[in-house]
Amino acid sequence: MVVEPIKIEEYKSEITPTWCPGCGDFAVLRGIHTALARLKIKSENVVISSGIGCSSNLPGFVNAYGFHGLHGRSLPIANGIKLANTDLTVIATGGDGDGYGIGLGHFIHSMRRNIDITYIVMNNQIYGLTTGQASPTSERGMLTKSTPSGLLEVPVNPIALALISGATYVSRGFSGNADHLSSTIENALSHKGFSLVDVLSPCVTYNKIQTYQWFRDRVYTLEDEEHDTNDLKQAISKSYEWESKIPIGVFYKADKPTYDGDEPALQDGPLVNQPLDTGKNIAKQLLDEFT
Ligand SMILES: Cc1ncc(C[n+]2csc(CCOP(=O)(O)OP(=O)(O)O)c2C)c(N)n1
Ligand code: SF4
Repeated sequence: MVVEPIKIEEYKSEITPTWCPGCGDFAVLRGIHTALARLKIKSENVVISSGIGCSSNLPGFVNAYGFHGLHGRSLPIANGIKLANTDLTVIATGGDGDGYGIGLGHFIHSMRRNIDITYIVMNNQIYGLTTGQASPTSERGMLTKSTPSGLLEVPVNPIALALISGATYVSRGFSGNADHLSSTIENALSHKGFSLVDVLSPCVTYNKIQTYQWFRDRVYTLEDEEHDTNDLKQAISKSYEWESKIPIGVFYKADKPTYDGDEPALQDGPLVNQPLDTGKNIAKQLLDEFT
């Protein structure tokens, strides 16, 4: 059967993004629109969840189902949606504050499950929405509104964390390289299992250090090197490159069992297609068991 191409425009919602001109999140939005169109995934089969932040406003700008949840909670929502209906393409989105700060526990446990969802983090190394406080990925020593004498903590390394926590597609994109970013998102969506796309997505308003130019001076693509994406140890070593050379692209990918693939309750197909079995007898059985 020939599947008709879908135009990128069909994935744009009627809402115009409210981001500052030049915000890196525009490239991520464009990357999601492009990847969905290339993969010909129909809008009605896509759900995007998010937490709170400038980046977490993204689901409103995609013509698909969306759930704008609580700060740090995009992943539990995405996990629940996927388990309820495994036929859907489920994407979780948000910022570094949202996902690597308040939501860090969900990040690790979602990866341990290798649940088949894609997590796209717009990592600008600052809290954008709340006007410029330090985030979990801000550099040590950085002067921000919340660290006027310089940040005393070392940054979270999301790529290394993903590699040791069980994610089976671990990648990094850069908003200043839109074509590469779109392909990375497309491959993440095609991957079966938990895929992470950590995106270097500059906040042009509150992070005056990690700018587009700062990244352009350092970024190189792993696809141009002899990097073996099956080699976990090599991937971990690459994940520590940061100061002068910053790799983007796929660090690691593996074909491993997924939580949704192995869950016994899902062996007869998506939960939404299974009978509810809520007859009087079931209600009585439950009451007898729990009262
Ligand atoms: C429980 C809770 N704590 C704190 C906040 C305030 N808050 C809203 S967004 C945000 C951080 C935003 O930074 P990030 O997630 O990196 O997204 P960005 O705005 O940079 O895209 C914070 C601390 C909140 N909304 N809810
Ligand atoms: S404050 Fe920063 S993260 Fe928020 S929209 Fe503006 S540039 Fe983007």
